[in-house]
Amino acid sequence: MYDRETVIQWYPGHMAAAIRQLEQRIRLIDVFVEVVDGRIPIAGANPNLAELIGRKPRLLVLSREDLADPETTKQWLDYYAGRSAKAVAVNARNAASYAQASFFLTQLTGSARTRGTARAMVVGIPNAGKSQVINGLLRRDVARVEDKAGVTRAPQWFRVGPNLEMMDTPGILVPKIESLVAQWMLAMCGAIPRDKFNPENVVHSFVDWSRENLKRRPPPDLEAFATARRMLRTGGELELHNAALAYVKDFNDGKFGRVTLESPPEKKP
Ligand SMILES: Nc1nc2c(ncn2[C@@H]2O[C@H](COP(=O)(O)OP(=O)(O)OP(=O)(O)O)[C@@H](O)[C@H]2O)c(=O)[nH]1
Ligand SMILES: [Mg+2]
Repeated sequence: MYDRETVIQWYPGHMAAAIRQLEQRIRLIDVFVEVVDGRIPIAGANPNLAELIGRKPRLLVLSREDLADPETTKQWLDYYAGRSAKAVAVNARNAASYAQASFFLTQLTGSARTRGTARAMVVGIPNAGKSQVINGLLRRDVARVEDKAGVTRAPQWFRVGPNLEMMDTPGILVPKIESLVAQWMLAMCGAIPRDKFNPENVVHSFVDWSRENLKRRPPPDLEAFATARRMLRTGGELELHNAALAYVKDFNDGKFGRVTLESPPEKKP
């Protein structure tokens, strides 16, 4: 049996330092670009960042459109539109994906641009795609992007044009992730480094979830996955730890199809 109650937390010192640094710079910022993995728009958002943004103009960028379920992404965009929030879905790796995001950003920075240089701060949890989004909006690979959480460690400014500057920031989680569901979802989507959680537990939780939610195209369970991959130890037993890490990677490479883990709250009738 596996122990699903093991708590997943990751709040290294650089995150606590980063949130303080962002607070100190808040006066400089005209617009926030909040990047959230479009497969987990709830678990993947950080309420402490929402508090930091306060009432300043915000563009919500749902990343990983290419990995998310298209129908649910549409529902999420309708949900935000109904609350008059500016939100777009992007495949952050695809240059063609940024037209609407650029348009909204130009709108939101309009009055600040006329006064001089507008400043946008890009925020989100680790591995959400913040640096990738900066490169996409700049149309140049300037910010360091890597397929692991915790790559950007300090705030950094980039000039986007004659009158716009954007700040890349380190991914910031909440000090304590309250819900166990949010914990496995964050780990499954790559927001937590692989040595900070038990991948077998996370995959088991995902498979349990998929039994309810992906009935038409169920992903394999961990044992079937390991068997198909012939991931065996010397004694012939399944090597489930490495299989689970490979499973998480396959999920993030879209091998189980386009999957969104969270849907918008139901509309009241
Ligand atoms: N398929 C896909 N991959 C994406 C997308 N957005 C980001 N990625 C990938 O996700 C990984 C993380 O992207 P980064 O831009 O480094 O993430 P970050 O938010 O800056 O992460 P930290 O600096 O660690 O906080 C990279 O491998 C990106 O190429 C997307 O929309 N689709
Ligand atoms: Mg980064």
